[in-house]
Formats: sequence, C-alpha cells, structure tokens
Amino acid sequence: MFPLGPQYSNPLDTTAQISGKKVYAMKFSLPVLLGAAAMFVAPHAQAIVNIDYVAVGNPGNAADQDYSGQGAFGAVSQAFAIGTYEVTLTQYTEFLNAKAAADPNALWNASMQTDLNIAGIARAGSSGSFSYSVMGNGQRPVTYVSFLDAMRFANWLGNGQGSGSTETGAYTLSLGGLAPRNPGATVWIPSENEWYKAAYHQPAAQGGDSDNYWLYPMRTNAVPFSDQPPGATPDNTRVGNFYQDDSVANGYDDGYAVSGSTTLSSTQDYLTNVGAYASSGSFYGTFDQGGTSSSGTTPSTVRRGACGAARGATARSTCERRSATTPIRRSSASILVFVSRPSLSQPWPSV
Ligand SMILES: [Ca+2]
Ligand SMILES: [Ca+2]
Ligand SMILES: [Ca+2]
Repeated sequence: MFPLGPQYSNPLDTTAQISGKKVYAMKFSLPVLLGAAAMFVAPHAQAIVNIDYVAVGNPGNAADQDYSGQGAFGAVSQAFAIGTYEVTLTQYTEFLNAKAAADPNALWNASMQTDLNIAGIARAGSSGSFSYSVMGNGQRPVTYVSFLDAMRFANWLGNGQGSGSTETGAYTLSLGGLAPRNPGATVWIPSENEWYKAAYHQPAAQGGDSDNYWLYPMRTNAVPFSDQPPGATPDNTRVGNFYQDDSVANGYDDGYAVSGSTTLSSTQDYLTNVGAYASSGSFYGTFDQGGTSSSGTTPSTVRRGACGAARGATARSTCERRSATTPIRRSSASILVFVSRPSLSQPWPSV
C-alpha cells in the first residue's frame, strides 16, 4: 500500500485519536489530485479511481436512541473508514469504461443520460465496444445506480480495478442482492450502522451532542438551510441540497437549493458537487450524507429517521435493515453510493 500525496489534516476532526483524511491510489499509475477531490481521469484506460476516505474511530460506541420505532442504529464495534464523498460521475464512468463495453449486467442505466435533472453519463457505440463519458461536471454524484451495481463497483475497487472482477470479492454476486459482505472484504457498501455512525455520531466528550448523536449529518440539531453551495445563509455549517421554502425572498430556503425556485424544471440539473457544502461536514469528515440531489428531498429526509428516509437516497421508498456487516439496502433503483473499507491503519490489498 502506498499513501500518495499529502496526508490532509482534517479540520473537522477535533480529537487527536481520529486520523485525518488520507488519499490512496489503488493502481500503479501516477495519480493527480485535483484540489480536494481524489479522482484522476486520463483519456484512456490508464485512469484510476481514487477514493478519498475518512477514518471513523471510537469503536464499540453505543447505538443512538430509537427515534422511529424501527430500531436503534449507529453502534459499530470496529474502526473503519468511509468515503469522504459520494461516488462521483467521473468515478463511475471510469468503472463503466473498464467493465461495461458490453454491459451484460446493466451497470449503465439509460436514465443516467436522459434524466436531465441528474445527467449524467452518456453511452456511445455498440455492444462490445460501448464507451462512456461524463455529461457536464463529473464531480457530481452518480445516480441511477442499483444496489447490485454498487456491489459490483465495490468488488471492482477491491479487486484492483482495471479488469478486476465485479462478481466476487466483498460480495458473491451469484448469491444476488442479498449476498452478505464476505469476510476479508476490502471495499464494501457501508452497513446501515456504519452509515449512520459516520453521519450523526460525535461523542459528547469530544464536543458532540449530550447523547452522542446529532439530528442532522452536519453536527447540528438545528434544521439546516437550503441554498446553492457553499451557502449564503445565517449558518453555512448547516446547509445542504434539499427542498425548503420559507416563503421569504431572502436568498436561501427558496425552494430547490440549486435553482432557488419552487418550480421543478425537467431540464434543470439539481445535483451539486460532492463536498460543495464545504463547511457542512459530519464529525468524522464526510459530506453530503443528507444528499446532493434535491429533487423531492425535504429537511425531514435530510434528518435521520425511519428506514426509507434520507440516508442520502434520491428515492426513498423502502429499504431493508440488516446486520452490521451487511449493507444498507433499498428497493429503489436509484441510490447514492458511499463505499467503506477497513480502518485506515490497515493496508490496501496488493494490486
Ligand atoms: Ca442527540
Ligand atoms: Ca441562494
Ligand atoms: Ca427564502
């Protein structure tokens, strides 16, 4: 394993025992770090996907109270790491170009190209030689990723990218979407407890809420503001991309965050770049766990709550809770993806 580039000190970490963000590369090509984003795209097959992770320490923490009557979440016995940001269009496009020339598993969804609210990723060519390109800004999150797609993406990352398998690794795809996380997995989809802890946990002794969990994934119990990033609101440490209208022409809470309008347009791109709300991170340093796609999202869904609410999903129909080592699962065909890995103190697999 080889950490590359600077090891950033994380301004959101307020305690010494939580290590800062580190940027790792998974293949041999030289990565180029573009600002805070850990993604490098070359014109051809040498491009690699770098995932920027933050450490989630404080292992053995207790769960939050059960707000929804559907269980108490957030307890994680082991230290782990989670993606600082959602998986981006650029990252997923690289995956498609590596593994979806024929695309027998439908890793690409036509709505990635045709839904202008999120567009997206365009496909060209014919089966066997499909190629993919980002439409617009690639630092926006990928959407229209199914749970199976996310499992395959995690496998591919863990298998060293390139021609690495999508079918084995963290998940054995022959077992389908219910496949549990395999022992020894190196990259996986966060479990609900992992996801929840990364979003809301901050020990009271480390400056958190009195019960160690915030109500919103921005280290606050106060309702966030809706605005264009990075926010021009009374408090830009709690601002995000969701729908909120206070019926006051004050420049924020004016409807959809991106457009500042209460009217939904079929041609408006409603995504914001991952990490764009730069002062609204979680305690552990993740961003956008309240979502980066405002369509249909309200403060109540930015807020944690019942399964099926928020959790960064653009569609929140149902999801299925599972054990600590199995991932968040949604029936929706559109999820926003974070990936996790073992503690940053553990090395990457050799690739
Ligand atoms: Ca609390
Ligand atoms: Ca505004
Ligand atoms: Ca307003």
